[in-house]
Amino acid sequence: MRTRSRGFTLIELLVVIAIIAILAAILFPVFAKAREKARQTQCLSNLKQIGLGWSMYAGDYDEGVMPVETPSATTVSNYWWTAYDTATSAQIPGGGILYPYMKNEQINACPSFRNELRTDVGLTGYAYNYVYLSPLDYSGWPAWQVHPTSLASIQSPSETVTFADGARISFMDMTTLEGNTYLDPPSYSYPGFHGRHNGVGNVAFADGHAKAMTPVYRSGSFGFGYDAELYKSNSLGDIDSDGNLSTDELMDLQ
Ligand SMILES: [Ca+2]
Repeated sequence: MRTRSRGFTLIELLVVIAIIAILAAILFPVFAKAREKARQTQCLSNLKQIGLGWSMYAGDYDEGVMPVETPSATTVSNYWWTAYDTATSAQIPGGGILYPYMKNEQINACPSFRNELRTDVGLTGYAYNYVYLSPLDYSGWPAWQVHPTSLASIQSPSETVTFADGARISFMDMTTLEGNTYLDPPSYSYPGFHGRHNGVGNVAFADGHAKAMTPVYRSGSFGFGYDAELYKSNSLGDIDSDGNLSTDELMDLQ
């Protein structure tokens, strides 16, 4: 007697395909989260190295803290991650203030934020606590100066932010984020701390440690009529620990 060949029926195949589809739907977000977790770890490593370069800079300059920009008599300005010539609109490779301490421009960029919108200024994604560490002085406008502080004036280095994941809403396109290397404190009402890693952002402190923190989000209207929901939906918030956004306890020198 011939027996029927044992194949799969259409129903069986459909059931198997459905199970695979369900498993994929469950697992793909998990994989995406795991990949983002890996990028977050890479970002934390970047920030730690940038913070170390920042400390070494102060060691080389009699404990003077890195300026947000070097005063220059030429058209070239040096920033922590690059140098930029306004005459030619070109970056100068290796011209970053911290480059001598890092010898690597890859770590200037957050792997979760390539800042493709502003490649002319170089890939970054990290913002500097310039308000307290290197205040700008516009009193002689249009001439202006930077007044970097000293390490000695930072009273609680473990509670003073140096760099953090930073971004801003594009001036040209309100639906897009672009790089922002200036990290404003909560009292400035311009939230630029970016929770780009599964809802958290990385933060480096003056004592050399770095950790992930959750941005503190605004509510209602603030600043110059900014929409809190727009900032929150873009994961843009402040670095704050006491819930009072008029005080800058994690960014000031106290
Ligand atoms: Ca506060």
